Order: sequence, then structure tokens, then C-alpha cells
Amino acid sequence: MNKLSIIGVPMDLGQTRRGVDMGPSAIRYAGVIERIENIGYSVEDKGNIEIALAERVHSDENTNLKNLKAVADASERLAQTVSDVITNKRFPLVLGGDHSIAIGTLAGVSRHYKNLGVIWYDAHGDLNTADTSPSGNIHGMPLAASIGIGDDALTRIGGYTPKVKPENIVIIGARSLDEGEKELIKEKGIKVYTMHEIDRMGMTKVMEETILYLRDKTDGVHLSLDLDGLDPHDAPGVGTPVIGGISYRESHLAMEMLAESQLITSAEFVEVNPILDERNKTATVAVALMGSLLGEKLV
Ligand code: 6HN
Ligand code: MN
Ligand code: MN
Ligand code: MN
Repeated sequence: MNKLSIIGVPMDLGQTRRGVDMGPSAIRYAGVIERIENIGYSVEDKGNIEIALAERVHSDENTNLKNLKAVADASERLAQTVSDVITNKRFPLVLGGDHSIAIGTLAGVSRHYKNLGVIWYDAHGDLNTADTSPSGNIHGMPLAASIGIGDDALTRIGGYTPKVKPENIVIIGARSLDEGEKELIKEKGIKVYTMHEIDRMGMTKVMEETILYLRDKTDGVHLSLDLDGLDPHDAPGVGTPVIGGISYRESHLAMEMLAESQLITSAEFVEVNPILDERNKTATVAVALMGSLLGEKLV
């Protein structure tokens, strides 16, 4: 029997909109455990990683990165928990929380693979550093940190860097990239399917190419799915919505194709913010996508 462990990360220190710390609760409330058990997994809920209370965290004046130390401390705890789950031969499913948690998730996952692949499903590139960030929000930096670019406190989580090679990354759904991020994408040769390519090629072709691109050169693939990759019409409960996104149906298809490929070895679903949501719609969409990713069948 397939075994899976859920890890909640009530992180809201990587950005400034309160409420995303309630994401793991909202996803549990939307029935994630039952949904995955019904597919045939043995599911263990490891509870939540401890996150410092936003009201009690003071930012360091020596950096423009908000809540740097608190984010780094939580990342170390998350990395350890994720790594233990993989050691126990279970699939780690991480529930956010803002996208800064990917720094810790990838630090925990990557030590188990020589050539980890990453699918970054997001409206954004999350490739900023202190120098390029327009906001100072660490949730805009996790992919940069994971390829070894940025503040040491973020790049060296788990005691090693980098976690991922740029040529092993595929970004899907991009439509809001900062100038520094565009430069980094070109400089490092990161593969990106923007909304333009999704419109032109269709999601089927985008996923076929993504799977082919990653299949031979990786020994594991992590899916980092930011709910703002979807259109705000389908996923309104996110802190940084961008119009013109991927539909629920296209996302559902993408997840089914990943399930068929049997490529995905770990996953996280992030940026669900119940305060900004409509009747827990975004958490419900997240759980439906998790079902498709993990092999749910209609018949
Ligand atoms: N996310 N590029 C913007 C920034 O502040 O760096 C937005 C980042 C959003 C990050 O949604 O995970
Ligand atoms: Mn993101
Ligand atoms: Mn995003
Ligand atoms: Mn379908």
C-alpha cells in the first residue's frame, strides 16, 4: 500500500497578508485525509510545524528581508520533518502556508535525490533576492534560494546548497515576473511555460513536454503548486492574485497527466488564504487537485 504523510506549515511570515497561516486548517477542513484515503493510501497526519507568531516576530534592521530569522528557523524544522518522512518511505504532502515554506520542503526533499526535478506551478517566478525583490517578502524568493542564490540564511538550510539545478526546473503558469527574475531565468536557462505558451500550445502539450524534459535527467520530481497559478476566478483565496491564470479544468488535467507519468515523488500546495477566500473554495480546489495528482479515478 502506498503511504503518505501530511505536514501542515501555518506560515505567514514570508509575506504581509494575514490569514495564510490558516491554510493547513482550511485544507484539512476540505477533507484532504478522507480524499486521499479513498484513493487507497495509508495517510498519516503529522500535524503542523511550529511557526513563530507574527505579532511576536521583530524584523532584523540589517536586512530588507522580512522576518528572515523566523522563516529560516521554521525552514530547518520543516526540512527535518520532510526528510524523516522520506526516510520512512512515505510520500510527503506539505500544506501551506505561504510559498516561503518551499525553502524548507526542498531542503528536506533534495538530500534524498542526486538530481531532483522541480515543477513550479505559479503565477510568479519566486526567483527574487534581497537585491531584486520589490517587497522584501521571502515568499517571492524560495526558487532563487533553492538554486543557491540569495541570503546564506535561506540558501544554506539543511547545511547544504544548492538544492536544485536550474536545468531541472520547469515553471508553469507564469504571468507576473519582476525584471531581476526575467534576467535570472535567461541567465540560468530555466524552462518556463508562461500563460502565453499554455494558451498557444494547450495544457496537454505543455505537460507532455514537461514530463519528457524531466523524465530522463531526474531521479525524483517535486511539485510546488502555488494556488495563485490558477485564475483568481477558480482560486480567489490567495494573497497575490493575478488575472489571466490557469483554469481549474486545465489544472485538473495537468495533475492527472502527472499521476499517469508516475514522476512526482513529493508535493506541496501553498498560499491558500481562508480570510480572502469564498466559502473555502480555494482549499476545496486544492484538495481536488491533490486527488487528481495522487491518482484519483472517475470510474
Ligand atoms: N508567491 N514577485 C513578487 C514579490 O514580492 O517578490 C510577488 C511574489 C509572490 C510570491 O505568490 O508565492
Ligand atoms: Mn509562489
Ligand atoms: Mn504566486
Ligand atoms: Mn479529468
